[in-house]
Amino acid sequence: MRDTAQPIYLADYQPPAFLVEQVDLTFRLAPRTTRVISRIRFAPNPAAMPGQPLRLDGEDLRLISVSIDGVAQDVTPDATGLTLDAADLPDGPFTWQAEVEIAPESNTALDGLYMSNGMYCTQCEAEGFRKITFYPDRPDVMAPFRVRIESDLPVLLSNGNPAGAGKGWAEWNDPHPKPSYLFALVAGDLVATKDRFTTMDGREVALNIWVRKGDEGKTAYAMDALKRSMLWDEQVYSRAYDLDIFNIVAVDDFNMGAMENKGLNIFNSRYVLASSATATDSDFAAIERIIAHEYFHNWTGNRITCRDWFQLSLKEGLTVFRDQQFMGDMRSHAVKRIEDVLTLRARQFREDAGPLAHPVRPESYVEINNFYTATVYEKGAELIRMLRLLVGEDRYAAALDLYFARHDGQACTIEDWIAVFAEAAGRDLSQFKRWYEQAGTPQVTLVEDWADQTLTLTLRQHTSPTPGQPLKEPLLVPVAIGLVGPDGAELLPTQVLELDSPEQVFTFADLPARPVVSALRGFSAPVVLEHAQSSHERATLLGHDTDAFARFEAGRNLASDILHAMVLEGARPGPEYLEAMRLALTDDTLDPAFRALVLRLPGEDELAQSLHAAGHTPDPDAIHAARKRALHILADAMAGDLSAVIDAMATPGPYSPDARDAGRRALRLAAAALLAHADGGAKARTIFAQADNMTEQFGAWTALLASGDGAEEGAQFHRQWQDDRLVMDKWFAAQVMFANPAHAPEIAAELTRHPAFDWTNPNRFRSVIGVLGAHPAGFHRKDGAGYALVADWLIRLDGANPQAAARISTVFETWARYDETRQGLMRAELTRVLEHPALSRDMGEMVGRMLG
Ligand code: 0A1
Ligand code: ZN
Repeated sequence: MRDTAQPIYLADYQPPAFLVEQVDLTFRLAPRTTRVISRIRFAPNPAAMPGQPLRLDGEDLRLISVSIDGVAQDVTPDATGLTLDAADLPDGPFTWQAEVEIAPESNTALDGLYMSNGMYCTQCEAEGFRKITFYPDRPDVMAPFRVRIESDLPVLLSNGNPAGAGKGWAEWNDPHPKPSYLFALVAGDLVATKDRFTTMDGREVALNIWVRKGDEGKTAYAMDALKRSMLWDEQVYSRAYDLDIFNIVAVDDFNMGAMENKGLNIFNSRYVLASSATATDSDFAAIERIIAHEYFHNWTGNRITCRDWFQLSLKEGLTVFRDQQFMGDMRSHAVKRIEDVLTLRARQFREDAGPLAHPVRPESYVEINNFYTATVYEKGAELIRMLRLLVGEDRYAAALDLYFARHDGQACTIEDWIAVFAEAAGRDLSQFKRWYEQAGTPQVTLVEDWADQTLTLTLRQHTSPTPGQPLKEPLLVPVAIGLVGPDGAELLPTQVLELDSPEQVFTFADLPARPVVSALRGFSAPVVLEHAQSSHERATLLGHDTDAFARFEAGRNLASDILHAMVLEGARPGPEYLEAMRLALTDDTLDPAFRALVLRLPGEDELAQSLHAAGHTPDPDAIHAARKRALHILADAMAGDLSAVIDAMATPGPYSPDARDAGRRALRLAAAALLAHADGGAKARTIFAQADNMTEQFGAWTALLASGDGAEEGAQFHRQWQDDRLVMDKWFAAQVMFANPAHAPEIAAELTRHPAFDWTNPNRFRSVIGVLGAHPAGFHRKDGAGYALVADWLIRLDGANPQAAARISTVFETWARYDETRQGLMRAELTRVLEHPALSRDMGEMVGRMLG
């Protein structure tokens, strides 16, 4: 591993020596001996320094033959490709032809061309195309592709528009120049759900969702989400689809969620297949979001792509932001914003606070696949949200119009992106750009002073050092603030304060009475806000703030203050908190989905993170115990109200995944989960028995599991669903997620011995090993059994699928938070992984960074 583990630096970027004018590929598919014949028209790049060699990437390829302009060549590849000296190449454009052989059947890394249940499929982002043929496999080389597939399988797909088919072959033509990472090919015995969409400029588009036989009854929701996404991108961004056909394929073995290949999106089947009986409301929402995300990439990613992989957030941050806007429009902006902030804190703040912290635009990497992170995706989306807040909605729209007009067909940089905003808004954004370059979550402190009817707010910002960045510059932080009267009435509507220095003072004069400050409304910046408020003030905001996020946040802060005190001092929740929660639970003027979120206590990992940030060493056992105690106390105090809400939130009539019914079920199940700590699970058992949909069946079962019950329901669940692989992922995951911490490692180990535990399937692996890593008290059990089990499995998976293994290794990223004993145990396991003789570059980089 070590010889290829050289870091790549942004600062070393050089334009490609040659551009590609046209690519023609022929695939003769066979499991162990697929032949790939490539004809590539190269031309010297006028923007590059003349005389440079042509570098073609290529890995694990058996080279059969090469010719240039029809003349056979004798070339010798190295381990990662081949280099052709400029002196040996024609002066002008020329045609390279090569034939190689690959073995998709033995490709367990699921990168390049591989097989899943007898179906051929590809994954080329970021650097999988080089495992298919020799090519300048970098995103700034864009070319039109023509593809011919030869195979006896009935369905043969590639990018672009169909260009002919016959018995045993099909041809495709993609006229839009694209980088190789967007290439895709699928061949299999598949069935399609078909539909049509007419674009705003009158193009008739055929829509197909391809699945394995037997799954065709589970595609309706994905198709509906696709059509709504297409319409939304026209209405909101004026972006229309640009081919005659749009294909989606569901595949069971897939490393990530989905992939935006031009005209041929490939999805992890869990983000396509859904029926009311097999998928939960959260699954439906995830499908809607990911279908939209991949579709939106057609413009933000495909038509305008990235110059190099350091610019990844250019497409990912923007596309996440767009899918967040879409979901808000489809469902509820308030609820979506709260959920997005919860995810950001759980994943990105966690990453930013540990050894894997990196900027939204990293400056170096060893393996780019390790940088498909919450920072690049979710923090990247937050930066765009801040830009929009700072320049306003109209100028945001103008900046995006300019971006599409100026850069269509190009491979771009973050500088190009900032420039369209600076121009559209007529504003210098050089300080804002630091957000892309500086890692770490800023801490913003807000101190209030009240005198002579004047409120003085002192805002300070500080960002702690992160790996490789000891010193931090002040950022431009938009802090949205409102003032609420002591009676709960809005005194001052939202204003955006621009904090651009280490410390700034803002005053509000002539106020009738001391207001309650509602700060960071809408979560206007991805920062940790330190703002000392009394529980009375927090209760006022929870009950009255006009900003839904701020209301939620006030309740969250109340809960975490109390949980901290319970962990550290053995305190008890006071009557004020219990009453505030009861009011939120029973307030029928509030959206049930919002009430469900308020009812959910901060999770154990979030508490460990916030305790650590406050200078304590988190004790996973104490956190687990305190949280459990809080659940019991809340359940006892509100049992009657919980029971009434459960009954009131029933959704009579046929199941619908829409936001309204889903919100009612979310509240019903959150209440049932809480009540199970007080009523012995009676109510949850009734919901389980009566459920006619997976949301309630699974929600009721996990409510029972969380209260230490549910064995019988688990057996019943297994009997009913043992033949459904996606539901079985839930069956595996739930038993680990809600395991008693004292037994969690043994329960996970036992599940790995279950005949249905296929560890080579990434979804299944994650549902046991990934979920154990996300069970704080179980994973961090004092004897280290959780660490050892996960490390054993990471080593094993790394041998087959380095990308998936490296992603899951992040369960160790928080090791430095914990006590010395646990730190020692985790370091020992990470060292054991690192010393494994055949470790991949992916895993070597991750573990190396974690150990520092
Ligand atoms: N671009 C895809 C995510 C993706 C990234 C890498 C992959 O393989 C390493 C696969 C998919 C998206 O944002 O949806
Ligand atoms: Zn994406």
